[in-house]
Amino acid sequence: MSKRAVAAAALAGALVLGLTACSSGSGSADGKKSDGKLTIGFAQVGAESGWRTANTKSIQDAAKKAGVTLKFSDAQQKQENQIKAIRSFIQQKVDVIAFSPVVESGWDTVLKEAKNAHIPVILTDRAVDSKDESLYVSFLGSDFVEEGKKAGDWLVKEYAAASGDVNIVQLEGTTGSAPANDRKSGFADAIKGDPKFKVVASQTGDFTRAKGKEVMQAFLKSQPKIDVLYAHNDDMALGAIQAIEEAGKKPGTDIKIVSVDGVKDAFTAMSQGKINFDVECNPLLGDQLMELAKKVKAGESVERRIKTEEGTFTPEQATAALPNRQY
Ligand code: GYE
Repeated sequence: MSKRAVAAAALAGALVLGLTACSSGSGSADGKKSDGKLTIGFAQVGAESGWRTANTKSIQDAAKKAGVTLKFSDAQQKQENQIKAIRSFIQQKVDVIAFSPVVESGWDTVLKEAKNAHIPVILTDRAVDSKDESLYVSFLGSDFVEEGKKAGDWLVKEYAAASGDVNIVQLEGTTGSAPANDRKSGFADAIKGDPKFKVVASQTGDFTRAKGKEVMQAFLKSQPKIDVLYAHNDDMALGAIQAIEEAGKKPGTDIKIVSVDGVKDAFTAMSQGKINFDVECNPLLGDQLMELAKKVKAGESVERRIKTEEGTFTPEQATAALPNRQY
């Protein structure tokens, strides 16, 4: 080897070493010795629903079990707070950043900052619409289009023999969020073949009980005939049930209800005949996330898309599942 080649090889080696030092153990990039422990910065959406509470607990429990240091931030459903949290994780030189993006768009700048700092990003639960796929290593979560489709398919079957119009009101999730966009389009797709299905009103209830109730109250005032409520999550359905009862109507009978999530409170309502069908969305992503982050830190290749397995529940199935339901 010539002297120049040796020098070039040495320089390349130093660069590789430098890079690994940046992306391995916390604190190693600024010269501190790494303790070999994995540090994850997790930017959560908020605490808007029973689903979210279960999701947060699953992630915190799994981190403890896996010996992972978890830096956890709650964005109170605001994108700007999530962006701030991600920037602070970059500053703290965490090993891996994971987050559940409150809305789909507007992430490229901050994700580029993470990429430039050589910190890999894992999307959990919700997706981003970035064209640049190099901005995250993997997306772990449900197929929300499929969930919407399951809700719509149930409706089509339930009303197979009906001849008149079926008036539907829809409580949408957070505007611009992946689950709201996808659950809406999956549902619309499933019912579009039959013109008797009419979505007569559709508005966001921001995935919360309080907003679900408020918007349902408005629907009940403005709509002379409501046959079905489709709620993008259980909390909004539960809020809407209160509104329906306060209006002197019977939820599940006078107005059929189909919802998404499959949380315990919804199963209780189902056992009382107040929700007619629930599409499951599994919040227990913690263990999978820890495993994924460990692999990413170790430099192993990971699947870009990991889908959660989930089912659907009739009132009978929900009643049977209730005693053992974890969330
Ligand atoms: O369905 C809803 C929550 O992103 C899948 O967010 C999640 C949704 C979930 O607030 O209850």
